[in-house]
Amino acid sequence: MEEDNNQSTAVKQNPLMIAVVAGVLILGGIGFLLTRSGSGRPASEPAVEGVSEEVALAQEVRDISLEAGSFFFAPSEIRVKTGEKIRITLTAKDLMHDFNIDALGIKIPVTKSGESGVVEFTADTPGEFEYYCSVGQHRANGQVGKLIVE
Ligand SMILES: [Cu+2]
Repeated sequence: MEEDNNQSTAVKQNPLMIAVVAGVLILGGIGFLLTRSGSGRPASEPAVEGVSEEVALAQEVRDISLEAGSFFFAPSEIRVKTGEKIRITLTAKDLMHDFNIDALGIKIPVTKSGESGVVEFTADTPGEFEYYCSVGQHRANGQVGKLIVE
């Protein structure tokens, strides 16, 4: 009788122990991930203030990937900060597409399906600027977007 009791107690405790250990591991893992993602990109966060942010803005090139298809840009809105150096990589998902911001004199030449084109510039003028595809009737069909320099 006593042995039976002891065994069943041990069996009951084991799953509990496993659950506790698993819980600690999961919580630890989540905490670790949160800590990592929290510190992963300090340079672009406003939490870093003053001089260090300006240095980061002056030195880093911000990569923005843009997909072009019939008839859209994804994303259709890009937000950057005044003074940021921007590198836009346009990838055509079908047909052929280009990228133009007339007001800033920015252009990625016609890019065929599956290929990519790149343009680099410094967003030194605050404002909202339309970008569009100049191929055929793509712009009229809605292949436009907005660059917001804030
Ligand atoms: Cu197009």
